[in-house]
Amino acid sequence: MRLTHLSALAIQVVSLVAAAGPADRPVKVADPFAQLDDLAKVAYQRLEAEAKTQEGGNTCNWKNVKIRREWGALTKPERRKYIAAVKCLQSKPARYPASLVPGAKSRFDDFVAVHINQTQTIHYTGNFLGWHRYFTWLYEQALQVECGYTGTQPYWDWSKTAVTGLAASPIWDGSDTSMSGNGAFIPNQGEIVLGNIPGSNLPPIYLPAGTGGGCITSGPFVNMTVNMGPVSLALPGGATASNPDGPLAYNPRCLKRDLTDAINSAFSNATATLALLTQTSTVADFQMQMQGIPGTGNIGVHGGGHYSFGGDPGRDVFVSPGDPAFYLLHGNIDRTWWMWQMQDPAARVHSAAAVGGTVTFLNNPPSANATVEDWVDYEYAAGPARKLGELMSTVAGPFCYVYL
Ligand SMILES: *[C@@H]1O[C@H](CO)[C@@H](O)[C@H](O)[C@H]1NC(C)=O
Ligand SMILES: *[C@@H]1O[C@H](CO)[C@@H](O)[C@H](O)[C@H]1NC(C)=O
Ligand SMILES: *[C@@H]1O[C@H](CO)[C@@H](O)[C@H](O)[C@H]1NC(C)=O
Ligand SMILES: *[C@@H]1O[C@H](CO)[C@@H](O)[C@H](O)[C@H]1NC(C)=O
Ligand SMILES: [Cu+2]
Repeated sequence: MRLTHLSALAIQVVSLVAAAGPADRPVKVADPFAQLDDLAKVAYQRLEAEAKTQEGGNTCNWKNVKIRREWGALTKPERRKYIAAVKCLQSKPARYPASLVPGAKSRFDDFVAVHINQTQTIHYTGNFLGWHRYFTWLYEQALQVECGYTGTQPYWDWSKTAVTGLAASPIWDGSDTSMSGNGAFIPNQGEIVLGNIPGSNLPPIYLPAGTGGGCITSGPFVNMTVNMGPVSLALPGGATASNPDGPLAYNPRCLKRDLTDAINSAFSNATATLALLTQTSTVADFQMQMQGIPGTGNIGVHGGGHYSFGGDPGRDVFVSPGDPAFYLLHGNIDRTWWMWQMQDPAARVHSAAAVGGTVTFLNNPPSANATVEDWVDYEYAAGPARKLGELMSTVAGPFCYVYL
């Protein structure tokens, strides 16, 4: 067995517990937050060892590496700059020709459009992690290069809000330095029913509705317009909505949210995140558990993240990047993958086994295995197209960033 830093720590804690004896002394339980911090530190410290020559001959090192931080670790002026850059992207013209994608009205929408168009070949597939890593980075690049943003892509640590509640967090509190908060309260919304996994006869998953449901009421994105979709939007009460004019048609409407602490704490808590990081050995297992293993009723930390804020387009797997909070969620998806990879970089970054799974959604229809030689292509949204194998390390190829 490979003895990671973490399992060494766990063994230490277990022996402490064993030595403590019953009754008189308080039993010391391994704190999942401390263990997650430990994994993050190990990953961070591996920069020098993992950095390879980047494009253009530069080597990613401690001097030039970009640090992505949790939203709550940014100063208020830093948060305002990020928000301003997102609004800038929403004010720039789309690159998709209107003849191809009539609903894309801005550069922000270009990213929504390519995600809609490729949804069935980038989720529950072997390219899920790499596709979304590069997607998030290309969005960060657009904020920087096209909108003068000098910071990095922030992330949402869902294990924190699983404890504090969403509305208390600086991401979701609805203040002018948040990503906007809840939607207007709609009473008696009824449950969310997830049951439309193509080709499966699995029992549906029932999720509670939250404390909002309507259009967001405060914060920087209060007047934002969602332009495309819905495509497969789970509605409270069990129905699923889609725009009859097609997934890429123009269909302007408000951004809705439905903050649901019960989903965050049930699926995206620290214990679940730690289990995902330490109890999966292949990338196929890791990405499956992260997205929720069909039939288990568990939607994983990824599903738990998306359905925690819900609403429209938050409950639509196709259109979800239409809510700007998507990129904070996927920052943490990428960070979680990075923490998993850094426990065994030789296998999980620098080998053909860094990619696993097939090229269709839950292998339906049956398809070939994904490989590091497969291409990812973002059409008009951004580029260049790249091989998946170029996207395995955050400190090589096009990338030079770590998380703190
Ligand atoms: C959608 O993706 C397909 C390939 O999967 C591509 O042929 C097509 O051009 C894309 N559509 C748009 C509007 O870019
Ligand atoms: C939202 O739109 C309303 C009506 O146009 C306007 O009064 C308000 O100032 C806008 N709010 C923001 C934050 O842009
Ligand atoms: C944390 O998540 C796991 C996995 O979804 C779940 O079984 C557990 O009940 C959750 N813990 C709490 C305190 O809700
Ligand atoms: C695809 O990968 C699986 C799991 O690693 C393996 O069992 C299977 O043989 C592979 N299929 C092909 C066609 O290579
Ligand atoms: Cu996605």
